[in-house]
Amino acid sequence: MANYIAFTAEHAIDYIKEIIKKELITVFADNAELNAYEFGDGNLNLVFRIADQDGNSVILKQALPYARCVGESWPLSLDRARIEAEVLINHGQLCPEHTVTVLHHNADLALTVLEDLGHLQILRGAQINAEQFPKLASHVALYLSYTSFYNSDFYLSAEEKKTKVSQFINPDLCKITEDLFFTDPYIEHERNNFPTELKSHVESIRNNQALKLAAAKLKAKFLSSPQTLLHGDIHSGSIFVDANTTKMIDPEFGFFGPIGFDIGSFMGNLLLNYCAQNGRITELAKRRQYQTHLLTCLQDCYNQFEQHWLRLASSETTDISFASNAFTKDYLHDVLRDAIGYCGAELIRRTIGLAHVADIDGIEDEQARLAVQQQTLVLGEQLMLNATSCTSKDEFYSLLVSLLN
Ligand code: SR1
Ligand code: MG
Repeated sequence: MANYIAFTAEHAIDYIKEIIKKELITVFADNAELNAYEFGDGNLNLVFRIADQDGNSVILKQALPYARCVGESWPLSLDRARIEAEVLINHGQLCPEHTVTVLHHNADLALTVLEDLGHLQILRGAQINAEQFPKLASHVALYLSYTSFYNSDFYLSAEEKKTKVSQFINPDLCKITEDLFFTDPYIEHERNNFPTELKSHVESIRNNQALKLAAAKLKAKFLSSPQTLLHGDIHSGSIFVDANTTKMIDPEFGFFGPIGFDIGSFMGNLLLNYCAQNGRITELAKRRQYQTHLLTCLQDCYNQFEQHWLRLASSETTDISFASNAFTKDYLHDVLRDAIGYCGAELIRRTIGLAHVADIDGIEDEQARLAVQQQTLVLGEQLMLNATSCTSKDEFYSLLVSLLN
């Protein structure tokens, strides 16, 4: 990374002009007049929008050598920009309809130029406003099933798979998840963030040996199960939507890990929004209607994810040892159990760990917010504790309904 400098908006314009000249992108005319501004993507990076006078635009995302939300005291490898671009390219080949397009990547400058999705909304903001997206479930199911199947041992040869696993070794960003998801919430740690009113609940979590065992097992699986190339950070802020479109962005946490992690994280974010609406929508009928939509979305997504997987496995499996319906069903049963566990862990870490969600933190009434936080903790605990004994997805849905009512 000898040539690395952190960009300003002026650098971004100059850089885009340079790559236009070299014909490395075709979005803008040769003589385009460009303007740029930086708007950040939250926790880690610099993000610029560069536009011309005709309304054409691109996004330039650059990794900083540290975590932006904490500062230079938390150094992070710039290689995450390469990982992100390469995950997008891999996933974009397998599921182009739901993956943001990479227009250009420069590993030395740790930057990627991406299609601008500014005409879409970020799912989190839309769901905070209780907007519904009837195609979201099927789009996420398609993205997660295709990207996970075609990067799994069912499809890749053992040699190809090992090459890809080494291509996506991502120690710095994996460590963030290992710590924030599976370790910090279960110990006293300065990174944790929760109101004093939750202290006794947090202490009960730290003293719950069965829950800590479940967290340890989920972490061990996250560390040592290179089943597929994960997105690695499928929360509602990583998904752009409108009524007909769903696009995944930001897979900088991508690596080969357990298939259940991505779908569990997605379901966890739907449930975080479900609980948050108890403190947001005051009219009961309206709230119930929206929460039913979220639960249907969760079930449709998991059902369709499983259907795609069963179909792909029966027609596309290349390893003869795995080519049986009995094995696929057994494998998917483990994926389901993992997904339930990771879903529960997401609920807990987003409530008492470092990185929260605006769905809950943005609830103005303090008592209402605390009640929601208590609910997400109980739900997270119960999902983690019951994950391994769920024998089917229908049992999981029944458990969810019993916990949410
Ligand atoms: C320091 S990064 C905090 C969180 O933001 C990312 O989007 C991941 O979810 C991570 O856990
Ligand atoms: Mg992100």
